[in-house]
Amino acid sequence: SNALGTRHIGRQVIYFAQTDSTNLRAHELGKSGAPEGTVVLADSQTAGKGRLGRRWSSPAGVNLYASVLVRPPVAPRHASQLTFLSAAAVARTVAETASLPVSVKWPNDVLVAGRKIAGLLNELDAETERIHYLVLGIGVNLNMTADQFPEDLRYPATSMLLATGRSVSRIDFTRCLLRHLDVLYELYLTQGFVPVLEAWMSYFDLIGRAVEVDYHDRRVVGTVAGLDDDGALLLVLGDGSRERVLAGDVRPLK
Ligand code: BT5
Repeated sequence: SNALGTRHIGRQVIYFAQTDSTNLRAHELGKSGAPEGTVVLADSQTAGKGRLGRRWSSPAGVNLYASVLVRPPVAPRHASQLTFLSAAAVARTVAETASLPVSVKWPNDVLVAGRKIAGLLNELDAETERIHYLVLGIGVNLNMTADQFPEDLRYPATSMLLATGRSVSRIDFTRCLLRHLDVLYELYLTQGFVPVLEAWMSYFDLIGRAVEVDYHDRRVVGTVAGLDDDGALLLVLGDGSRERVLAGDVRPLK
């Protein structure tokens, strides 16, 4: 173990005052053989990445921008399981830092009182049969103020400061997050996805709720029955049939 007291995550931590994207730095490290658990942190990002080519607003001095390099010994089709792992770690860290109503939004956001406080971007570099490495990109809004949010917000956003009225220590929050990631990653390696999914599920508040989901250019309405062991969303439709949703935008119906 190391100064953080972790077994895997944070064995090496690389800090940039400014970089384009911590995920891009982590890809370079992954390709050049950096050890599992290497963490890239930045004070600001000039080209923070969201999913599907979107941007992640990354002002200096206020937030957490991290990319964690892991090399899990699992098949590439299981890579999405690690998104649930980082979401659960962020949710635990937020809950431990302040008593706030934390929830997870399937598949990869963390919300406080229904507002997005964190975004996750996992990127895979795989050969056909095994994962060469995986980058877990994590952005958490800590001391960001309302005027620092971008105008193109996909849905309401918040920060620890806005949610609690108090600023949080970035270093304490980061340490806490790396420890939770480490605990969950150790659990994943030794016991598989089930306990990680259970940790995530404890923050998921849509079980039994009616939702609409947009995916593959169509809209499905159903009741959330649960998740399967790949993290796919299981819906029961109006006619009683079941539908497995691998990716999509889920909205609860009133
Ligand atoms: C995400 O994308 O939520 C993934 C964000 C991952 C960011 C981390 S930071 C460290 C690492 N390095 C990177 O380059 N990226 C990762 P998505 O679900 O596509 O959401 C992006 C959308 O959220 C944008 O189009 C905006 O509408 C909105 N948005 C942008 N910045 C935001 C912020 N700071 N807080 C809340 N919403 C934001």
